[in-house]
Amino acid sequence: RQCQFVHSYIQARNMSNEVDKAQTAKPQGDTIFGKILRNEIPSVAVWSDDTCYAFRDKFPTAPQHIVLIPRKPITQLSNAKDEDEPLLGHLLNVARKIAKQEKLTDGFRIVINDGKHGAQSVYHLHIHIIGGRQLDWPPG
Ligand code: TR5
Repeated sequence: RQCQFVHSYIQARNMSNEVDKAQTAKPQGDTIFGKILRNEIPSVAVWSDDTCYAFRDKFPTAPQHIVLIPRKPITQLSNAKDEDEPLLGHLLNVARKIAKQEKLTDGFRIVINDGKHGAQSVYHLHIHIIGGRQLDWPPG
């Protein structure tokens, strides 16, 4: 498992690629996460309810790396509306519950990348829940 993690971690790091993708990703159209929501692409579910879904990140940057998305296809946090406030609150509350469910008792990090400078690569709003190791600060 450790070996698998190291492999994924190196893979993820080598993908400065994520930032490259973020530079070229377009905030429009359907996304890979839309396909995951529709079960057109498999994912490993961690949480599911009427308004959101969480699954394991395919390229984890830590032993635990979960992606939490609303079923509503909001492209990015900066495009959310005031009327989305209950949804945004729900997502954060679910992130807390997922951290508990996944036994991230020593702490964890919540990340929302927004737009080009935020290195967002998938334009379907998502919250990263990252934990299981000591994380560095500040981020790159
Ligand atoms: O960079 P941002 O914040 O947009 O995060 C996008 C995240 O989606 C990254 O952490 C990727 O590793 C993750 N990702 C990308 C794909 C993918 C995924 N997680 C689960 N399953 C995935 N599939 C099937 N395909 C991807 N391209």
